[in-house]
Amino acid sequence: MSQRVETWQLRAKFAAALSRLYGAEVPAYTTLVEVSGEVNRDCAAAGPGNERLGSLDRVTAERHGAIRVGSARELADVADLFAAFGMYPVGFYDLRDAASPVPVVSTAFRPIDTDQLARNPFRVFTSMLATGDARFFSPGLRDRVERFIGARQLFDPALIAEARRIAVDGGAEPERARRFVTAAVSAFALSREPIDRGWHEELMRVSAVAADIAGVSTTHINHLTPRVIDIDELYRRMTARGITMIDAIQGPPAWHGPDVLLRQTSFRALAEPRGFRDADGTVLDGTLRVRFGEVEARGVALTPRGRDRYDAAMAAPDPAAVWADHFPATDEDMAASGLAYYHGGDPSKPVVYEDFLPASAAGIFRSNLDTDTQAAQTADNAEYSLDWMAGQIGHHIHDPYELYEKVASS
Ligand code: OOG
Ligand code: NI
Repeated sequence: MSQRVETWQLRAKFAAALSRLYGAEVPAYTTLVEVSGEVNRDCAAAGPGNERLGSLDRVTAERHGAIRVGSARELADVADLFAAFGMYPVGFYDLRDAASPVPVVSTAFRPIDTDQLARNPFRVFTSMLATGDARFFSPGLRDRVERFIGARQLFDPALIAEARRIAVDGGAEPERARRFVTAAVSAFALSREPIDRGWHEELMRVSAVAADIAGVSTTHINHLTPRVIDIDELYRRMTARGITMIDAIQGPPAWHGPDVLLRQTSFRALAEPRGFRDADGTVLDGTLRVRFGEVEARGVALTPRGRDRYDAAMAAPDPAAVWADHFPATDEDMAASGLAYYHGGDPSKPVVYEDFLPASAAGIFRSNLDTDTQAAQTADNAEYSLDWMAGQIGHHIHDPYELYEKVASS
């Protein structure tokens, strides 16, 4: 009798297989994972308090991925595929109106129940190209991008059909699970197909992200992010190894009180060899540099009230200098003033932030690009919103605050 592979086990296998794939494609990722593991071991050994936001094992195994697709139809396939792994859309991120605009709208697919998160918290930040936004795409270009996207197939319909069945079944027999995970992972492998140079360059003039999404006929993992207990220490160790990190850690500053939300930093991966096809059909070797290494540290989830404080502190010219004016320095006071979520209201049991930050996301997107054009300053006539996205993909998009309330009270 063979054992059934449960949804969370499928998710763990999927995350592990994507990690092997990405490690083979982007060797710097393997270095990052090694250094992250060392930092985590050292932090955990320095004191049990350092595991209050997650055990050494959970934190070290944890990853988030990022992928980018070109249309609502492609996003609907992603939603169906990820549902088989127990990953559901949470939150709506509009990166078009970030300080450094990116022509995408996004959601994050992740497990939503406490026990599912504890078993394997794999999450994937998923962005969709906003072709309907006239600030980035003229009507003519929009039309051509939509036709290009409409003609490609990122996911085999048989894979999506199997995902739907596995989601209903809530797992699969081992052989079926193995085939499914292998097929799902291969949909995210970097394609070596030559790229149409003219088309890619035209999209590069709109945005490097537009070219990454619509300049090629497949999708790929943009990055896979390990989690560390102490991101300042990770930053120092990577820098000491000669790896140039972006100038700053995104998100809240380092301080002596409770870590909140999410802190992230990244470095650019090496240029990857790709073939480029010219109009006359000749294919020449070139390189593309769109993928990167990112690492993150997670803190306690903030309530809407805490989030308002966060936004106010981050609006200051030097958030670190005013942090203590906005946040108390202990979990007891954070809990008592209703600023953050704690399991059963117990200040020794913080509820970990499982989501993303749009400002950091836009910063991460942009800090890793050679160039990116600014959006023209005309009004946006595109109707993108959480409800619009939910309708397009046929899945409810969860409100993160509702999930944190539920987790805190369970
Ligand atoms: C996604 C950028 C956002 C994060 O961790 O905030 C992100 C992307 O580059 O596709 O992954
Ligand atoms: Ni990321």
